[in-house]
Amino acid sequence: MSTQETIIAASSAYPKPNQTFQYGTAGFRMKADLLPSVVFRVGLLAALRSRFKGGQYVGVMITASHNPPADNGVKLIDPLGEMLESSWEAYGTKLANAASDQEVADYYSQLEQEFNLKPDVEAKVVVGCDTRESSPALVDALVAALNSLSIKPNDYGTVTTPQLHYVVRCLNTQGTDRAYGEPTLEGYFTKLSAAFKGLMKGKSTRTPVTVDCANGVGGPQLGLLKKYLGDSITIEVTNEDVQTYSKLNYQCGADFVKVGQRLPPSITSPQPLARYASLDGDADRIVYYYVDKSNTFHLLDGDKIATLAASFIVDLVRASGIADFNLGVVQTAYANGNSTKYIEKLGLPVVCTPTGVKHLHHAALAYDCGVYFEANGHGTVLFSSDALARIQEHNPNTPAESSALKNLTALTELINQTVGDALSDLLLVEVILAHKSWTPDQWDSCYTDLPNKLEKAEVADRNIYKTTDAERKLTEPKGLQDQIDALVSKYSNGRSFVRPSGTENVVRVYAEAGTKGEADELAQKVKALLN
Ligand code: 16G
Ligand code: ZN
Repeated sequence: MSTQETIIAASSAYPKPNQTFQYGTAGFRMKADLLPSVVFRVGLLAALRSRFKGGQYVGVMITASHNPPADNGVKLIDPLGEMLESSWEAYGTKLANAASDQEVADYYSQLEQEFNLKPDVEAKVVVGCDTRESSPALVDALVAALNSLSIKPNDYGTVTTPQLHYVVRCLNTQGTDRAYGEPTLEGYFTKLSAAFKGLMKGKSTRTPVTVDCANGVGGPQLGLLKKYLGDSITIEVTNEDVQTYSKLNYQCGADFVKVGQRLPPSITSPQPLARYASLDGDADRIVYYYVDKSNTFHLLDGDKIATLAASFIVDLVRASGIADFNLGVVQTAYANGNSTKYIEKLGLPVVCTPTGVKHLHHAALAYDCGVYFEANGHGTVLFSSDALARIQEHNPNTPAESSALKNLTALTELINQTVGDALSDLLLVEVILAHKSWTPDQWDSCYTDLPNKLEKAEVADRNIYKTTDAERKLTEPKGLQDQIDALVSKYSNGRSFVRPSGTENVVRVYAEAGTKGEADELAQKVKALLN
């Protein structure tokens, strides 16, 4: 049979439902029962992408992150562990919407020709999935697509999204001077734990940190990581039930805590000033929190993690004696206004990009060290290859410089530089707090968050909302931004923006103001403009 015929035969087992699909901010994401045809076709796309990249490995991750248990999703990982290059998203969308098996095969061949892909360049695809009930069947759909092209994918089983990003980068850099690590989970755990132990050497024993794993894949993976970490840290794992599918992200996890600004109900009697953290369903997001002595909840979100990491790294670079090192922070419009002011006060450049990891990641590449975090806890720290080389070649002049340099080097190993990684970020925060001997309230006191409110509005068509200035201003519908500005001007420290969601058919409204009551009121008033 020709390739066309085998694709058509295999595709016929995965009929497309009557639905329009779009490769969005984080791939395709929706109710899992709508996804088999999409995942099959993403398998074909992955093969094309790998061949386009000269036969390098690409990754396919099956997950719907913080979404409810009945959802699932699929996204592609590029050879260096980054998200799929945006220009290819449109090919994915077109393939997913092809009306018939014949059209699928035709479009596959068309792309093959368009990119002049040679038959002798073999595709290499790795796959991983989260713990959802629907995940194994979706992996089967992906494997069926690849098998129809005579490709045997490398299946990493149930892994966190960042673990798969890590593995893809390792596979493509093996044996080069950019080698990133062993392309196995053991390699991942070994790399993180060795760096962590080095950084914690000589630090006094810390109180335990409690980690809510959203009843997702982060639970078992954190359980494994703990074995490698030994007694260098005490981690208490909660919400780690991956057997009861309905519990995933339910009343727990990073999104629950961030959106509701409250504890997961499973933490019934929180210890004042103890450290708590929550991961999301695929463990690429983390937020911290604590209760103070009067039992009031305090969130330490992505902005707080970014400022903590940036100030610590700047200090380490200075203490190492490395000069002319440019470190910048990347945020989105959701970053709390006071976090931005705090970064400016530290004398660091700060830029704002549209929402979505790929935008932040891209902007962070402009610095020797780019610290990027979304307020919701997605983020990491990137060191440029030039910066890594400078760190490696730097000759310290004093024992103090030498010790700082050693820590800086270990940090570059501890941080997952392919994508935000909740497990790596957890260890990063723990290291910094240990080095500063900080309790969570001391960390929190760097700056006080401006009261804020996030609302969502159901609208007939979110596509009529067009933004500019990193989503901070609307250009369409005409006149709406002026009305928002007029409202905002009535509040001290007021700020508000409206943007269409990239993952749901809604429009989001964010507002900040001097008091909680004013922030809520401003959000309500702006929302009322949308109807
Ligand atoms: C996706 C993005 C996340 C972003 C969110 C915004 C990735 C891996 N994930 O989950 O970064 O915060 O979308 O959703 O990029 P929204 O457009 O619905 O507000
Ligand atoms: Zn996630």
